[in-house]
Amino acid sequence: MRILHTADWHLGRIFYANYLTEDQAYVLEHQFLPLLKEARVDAVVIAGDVYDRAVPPVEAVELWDSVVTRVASDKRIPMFVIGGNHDSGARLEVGHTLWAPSGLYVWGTLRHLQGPVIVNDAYGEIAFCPMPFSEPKSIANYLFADEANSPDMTTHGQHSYDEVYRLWGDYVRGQVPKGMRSVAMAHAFVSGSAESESERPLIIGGSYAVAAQAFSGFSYTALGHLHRPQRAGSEVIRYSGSLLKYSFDEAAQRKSFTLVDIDEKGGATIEQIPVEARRDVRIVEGAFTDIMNDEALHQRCGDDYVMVRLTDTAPVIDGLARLRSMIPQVMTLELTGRMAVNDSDEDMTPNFYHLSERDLFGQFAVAARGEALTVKEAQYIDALWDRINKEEL
Ligand SMILES: [Mn+2]
Repeated sequence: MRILHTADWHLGRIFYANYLTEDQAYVLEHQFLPLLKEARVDAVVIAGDVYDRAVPPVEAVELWDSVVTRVASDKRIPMFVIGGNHDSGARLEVGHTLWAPSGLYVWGTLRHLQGPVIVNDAYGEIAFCPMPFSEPKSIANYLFADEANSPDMTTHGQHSYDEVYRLWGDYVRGQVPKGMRSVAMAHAFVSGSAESESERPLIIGGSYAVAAQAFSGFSYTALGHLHRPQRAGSEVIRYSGSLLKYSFDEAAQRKSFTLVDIDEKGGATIEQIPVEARRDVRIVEGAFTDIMNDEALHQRCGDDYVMVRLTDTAPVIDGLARLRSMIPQVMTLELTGRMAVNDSDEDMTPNFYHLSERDLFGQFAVAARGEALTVKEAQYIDALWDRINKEEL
C-alpha cells in the first residue's frame, strides 16, 4: 500500500498581512492532486492543522471542500484526517458520518473514535489508527472513562502528555487485531525533534513533549505539528512537515510530501517529494545600495516572499518602500548592521533624555541624512511642534 502523508496545511494562514490561500491552492491543484494519480497513491493521511485557526476564512474552507471532494469523489482514494492544535476539532469533523461512506474519515475530537478503520491492499488488511490532538486531561478521561481505578497520570496536579500518550499508544495498539499492519496518525511534539517559528506551542506552560516510544509497534506513524520534515526517533515515525514555508526561519527548509510504501510484512519505505511552491520564502542579506543595484538578485527574487537583512550601520531612510520598488514582495526588514553597532558600542549611544523634542528632531535629521536642518526646515518643524503641543492640550 502506498500512502501519501502530509500535514500542517494551515489553510487561511496570513503571512505578514498577506493571505496565503492562493499559494496553498496552487500547490494543492498543481501538485498534490496530480501526484495522487501519478504516484498511484492508495490512501492519504493528513496529520492535523488543516486550518490555521479555529474559525478559518471562507476561502480556506472552500479550498478544503474542493480538495477533499475531488480526492473522495473523483479519485476515490480514502483520506484520513485528524485535527491539530490550530484546528477547531469539533468544526473540522462536522459531517463525518456522511463522509465516511465516501472514504473521507475525519476525527477532530475524541468523541467519535471507535477503533481503527481497516483498509485492504493486495497483501491483506491495514489498520488506520487516529489520535487527534486533544488536551492531556481529555485524553485521560477518554481512556479511563469507564474504569473506577484509573491510573494517576498527573504530576503536581497536571496531566503529562508523555504519560498520557504512552498509555494511549498502548490502548490504540490493543485495538489493532494481532498481526495486522497498522498506521498511527497523531499531532504531537516528539522529544528531540526540531522546531520552527511558525508552530504554536501545544499548551502554554507544562511539558508537551512525548517520547517516540509511544508510537513504536506501528508499521508507520504519520505525525503532524512540526513544520520541518523529519524523522522522530525512528525512520518510520515521521513528520511530513508543513505544506509551505510559514516563517522566515524555514527559508532554508525543503518542504515535501512523504510517500510511504508499506510492504507485505509491515515494513515501510519512505520517499520525499519536494513541494513545488509558487513562491519561495527567502532571506536576502547585504548593504542597501548593493541590494538596490543587484539586478540579477531582483530577477532571482521575482515574486518570492523576502526578508531583507541590511548590514548598513548608517540609517537608511524609507528603506522598505525603496526596496519594494526593486523586489515587490519584501515583507520585512531587519537592521542587523544597526543592531550590531548598538550592541557592541554602548558608548556610541548618546543619552537623549536631556534633549528637548526640537533638539532631538534636529539630531535625528543629522543622523538620517548627514546634514542639519536648514533655517526654513527648522521653522517648519517648530510650527509643527507648536501645533502638536496645542492639539495635545
Ligand atoms: Mn502546525
